Amino acid sequence: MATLTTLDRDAPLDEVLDHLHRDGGVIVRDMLSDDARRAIVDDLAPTMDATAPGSKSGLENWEVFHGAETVRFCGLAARSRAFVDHALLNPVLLDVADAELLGACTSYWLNTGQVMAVGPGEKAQYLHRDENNWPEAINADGEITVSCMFALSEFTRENGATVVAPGTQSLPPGVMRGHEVDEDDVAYAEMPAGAGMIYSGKVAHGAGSNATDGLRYGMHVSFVAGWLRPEEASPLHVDRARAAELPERARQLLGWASYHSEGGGRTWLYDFEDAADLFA
Ligand SMILES: O=C(O)CCC(=O)C(=O)O
Repeated sequence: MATLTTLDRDAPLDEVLDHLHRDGGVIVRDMLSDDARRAIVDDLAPTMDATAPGSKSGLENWEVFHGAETVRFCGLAARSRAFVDHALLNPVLLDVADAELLGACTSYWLNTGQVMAVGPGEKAQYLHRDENNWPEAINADGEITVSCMFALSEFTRENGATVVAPGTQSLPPGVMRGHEVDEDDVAYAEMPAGAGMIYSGKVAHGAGSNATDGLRYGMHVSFVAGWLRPEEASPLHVDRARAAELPERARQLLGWASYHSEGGGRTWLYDFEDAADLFA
């Protein structure tokens, strides 16, 4: 069976990047302290309790993809200040995102912050690549998106740890939905609560099946190049008043700032000015 490397939180960035480039994913322990993880879980508990598993889209593709027994919801920055301080602004993840994405853009923003809580009896999700959200923008030589799956509870092979196919990040660009991989060639992102699996937008991966009677409580955070449209419309969750309470960097990641291209073009403006000026 393939494996993913697990590093300590204070591992040098180069080491994290070496494993990420080699395998398409790398696990970093203690990305969230126990206090931070508990605060996020507490903040999200009312929404967890109120959210039924399964997709609400009515679209067959999405229902299959989301999984009938998986609880998903977004808007995490609106629901949890601890999410903002410890996951959105996680220094390890931001260092990796800087290294991976700033070749493709001058700034990046949140793609989505999403609870992915795989419930008992859930089947394995089909393997896919996150960059396939933006097929027109894929760059064979670099990343346009990078993700982290935070373990809010322990991830085991039995309870649905993310399945990753190391090496697929180096296959040619193209849409992968249901990529077939030999069992020997997949790795399971088994990790303790508080760890995070940082992974490439190009690597084939998917949620594992859950054969236990407990919940595999995952929280996905991904960033995308600032000139691309994110999966989640963050400013529709985090309104201007809420944004004003947050650190400047968090506001920028959540869409309360404009994009300045290398050529001088500016997009996502507010009346011709940078949206960040709203908070000056
Ligand atoms: O929950 C997981 O482990 C991965 C899920 C995933 O990749 C997705 O839903 O896009």
